[in-house]
Parts: sequence; C-alpha cells; structure tokens
Amino acid sequence: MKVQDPQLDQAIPFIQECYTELGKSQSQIDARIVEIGHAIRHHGEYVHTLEELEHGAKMAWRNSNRCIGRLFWESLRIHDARHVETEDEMAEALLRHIEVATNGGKIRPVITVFPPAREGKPRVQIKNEQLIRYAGYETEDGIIGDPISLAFTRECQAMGWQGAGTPFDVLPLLIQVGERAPKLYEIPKELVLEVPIRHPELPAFEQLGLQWYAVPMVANMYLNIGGVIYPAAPFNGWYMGTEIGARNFADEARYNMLPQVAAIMGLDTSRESTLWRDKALVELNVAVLSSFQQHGVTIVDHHTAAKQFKRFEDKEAKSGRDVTGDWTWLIPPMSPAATHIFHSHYTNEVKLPNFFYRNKKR
Ligand code: HEM
Ligand code: NRG
Repeated sequence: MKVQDPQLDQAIPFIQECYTELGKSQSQIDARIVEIGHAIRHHGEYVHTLEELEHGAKMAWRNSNRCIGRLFWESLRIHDARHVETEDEMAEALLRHIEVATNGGKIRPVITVFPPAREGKPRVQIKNEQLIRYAGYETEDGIIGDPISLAFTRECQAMGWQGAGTPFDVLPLLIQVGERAPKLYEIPKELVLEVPIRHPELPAFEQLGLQWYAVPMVANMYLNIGGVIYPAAPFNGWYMGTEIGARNFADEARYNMLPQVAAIMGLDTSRESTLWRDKALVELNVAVLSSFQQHGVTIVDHHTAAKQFKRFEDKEAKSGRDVTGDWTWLIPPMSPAATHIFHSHYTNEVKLPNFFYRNKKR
C-alpha cells in the first residue's frame, strides 16, 4: 500500500459516513472518493459540494462533546461564504449572519463558512471570540464592562476604536485577510438585539442596570470537515440561561454581581452558611430567563436543555451512533445533580467533523 495523503485519509471516512447518512449508494460513494483522490493529487486539495458542506457542518455540531444543545443539529442553516475575498465582503457576510440568526428574537441556528485554509492563498480571520461581545476597560476605579474582553478591547483601541465607556459597549468586528492590517467594523445598533434584565417579582433588580445580548455567536473556533480546515466558521444557537445568569453575571472574574444581587434582596451575607450566594444565583437566573421570555427572545433553562439532551441521546442510539460528550462541560453550572447528565457517563472521544479552538486551549 502506498502512503496516502493526510487530507485523503480524513476525506474517505467523511464521504463514506456523510453519503451513507444522506442515503447515497456505495457506487456514488466510491465515485466521489476517486474524484477527491484525483483532485488532491492534482491540486493538493478538494472542494466540498454544497451538500457535503451542509451535512458536514451539521455533523460537526452533532460531534461537539461540550454542547448540551445538540438535539437540534439537523436544523442548522449554512451560509456558504466560501467565495468571500475582502474584509468588506467578510463584514457584510457577518452582518447578514447576525441578522438572519437574530430573526427578531426567534433565534435560528446559523453557521457562516468562509474560505478554507489553502496554501498560497491569504487566510481570512475573525479576531473576535464572539461576533457580539461587550468591551472591558481597566480604569482607576476598577474594571468597567466585561473583564473577559480586556485584551481584545485594548487591541481594538490600539486600532483606533473608541467605546462609550459603559458596562455594555458592543465591540466592533475585527477582520484580517492575509498579512494586511486588520480592519474594524462597527456593528450597526439596529442589528444588535439586547434584553434588559428585570425580575418578575423583585422590582429592585432593575436598578442593577443589567442587560445582555440575545445571540451567542462563537467565532474563535475552526471547523474540520473531511480534512478541509475552515479557519473562519462562526456559528450560533441560542443561550441556555445559566451561561448568562450563573457565569457571565456571577463569576468573580466577570460581572461579579452576586454581592449586589444579595444586597437588593436584603440577604444576610455575614456568613457563607446562610447560602446567600445560592439564593442570589437562583433569582438572578430567574430574572435572565423571564426577561428573555418577556422580550420574545429564544432561551432555554438548564432543566429543559438537559431533557432535550436526553432526547438527543435516545435519538442517536436509535440511529446506531454512539453519543460522545465532555461531562465537565455538559453539566450545567447550577443544580447539576438535578439533571440526568450528572448521573451519566460520557466518553470524551473526539469524532470528526468537529470544531476546535483556533488559539490552542484544550
Ligand atoms: C458549547 C448550548 C447550539 C456547538 C455549548 C455550551 C452550551 C451550549 C450551554 C457550553 C458553553 C459554555 O459553558 O461556555 C447550546 C444551545 C444551543 C447550541 C442551547 C441552541 C441551539 C450550538 C450550535 C453549535 C454548537 C448551533 C455549532 C454549530 C458548540 C460547541 C461548544 C458548545 C463547539 C463548545 C464551545 C467551547 O469549547 O468553547 N453549547 N448550543 N452549539 N456548543 Fe452549543
Ligand atoms: N458561554 C458563552 C457562549 C458559549 C456558547 N454557547 C451557546 N452556543 N449557547 C457565553 O457567551 O455565555 N451556541 O451556539 O448557542
């Protein structure tokens, strides 16, 4: 046997699995594999058909071990942006992603796929970690905004961007093509859907002045489909409430709101054993879920999400596929033992296609 090309080594099992799932015959599969082998030998790469790209992206979501939202993997919409060449075209495609995904609050899972990494071609890069995120500023009176964005905010400022200085300034898109200097693009206000956070029974919550953006759009991962690497392939679903209420607002290294929530609730914070943190967490998460619902913005609570994940597990078993998972990420950060996930075992084997961090981690 001759040594095969590493891309072909990944392309063959991908085409076999993808085409089988799509109900194609073995002769169609064999013909496509021959074609791909030919393309790789003569051009050093192969180009996905739209069908391969669409199903491959769905498989990548289905294989995302850390994602509790995988029941809906078949509903993913693919925006094919493989023709994009310039920063301006890229920004335009990203704004379209934001608009289609947001859909006035009835959030649609979307992925936009930009050109693959190719030798001799300039690489297209999105520098943002999420398409929409809040800036963080270091000031004399401490940090304003989201501390997770401190470094990226400084990078934008160094490029000439200036935020208003509120705790919730939406950062600009930062796009780079090849070795050219990155370009900044402000996201038009009317495209950014945000939800003011109020509590259904505790009016004092409003004084905290909290808000959050409607759609989490992850932009710091690359996509591997059949050995083809897509370095820019931002995707989104909708939020699980705890991501905002139990982490973004609660973590000490983020907005660190538990002490202020406890204060407006009049809780006894003199001892840990009053469980004031836990009480504050619950009401903060009630406020997040009910505010999104009031504003007609899709969100899921962690109990419902876990039940949906159970349906995903059952459905996958019926389809004859093993469900892999990363238990440490699948369990929600609140009341984990109240979900079946906590009491289950998952194998964290990485199947392809899949998403991977652009800047190592993991
Ligand atoms: C991670 C929920 C859609 C791929 C996560 C996490 C949650 C979640 C709660 C953990 C995040 C964290 O702790 O920071 C959901 C929900 C969705 C959804 C409710 C609603 C439809 C999607 C889609 C994709 C996706 C559309 C890709 C096409 C991933 C990946 C991770 C992840 C790759 C791991 C991210 C990382 O390692 O940083 N998801 N998700 N999810 N999800 Fe989903
Ligand atoms: N925890 C992050 C978002 C990570 C991805 N979460 C999703 N993904 N729900 C945060 O901003 O809080 N998704 O594609 O829906």
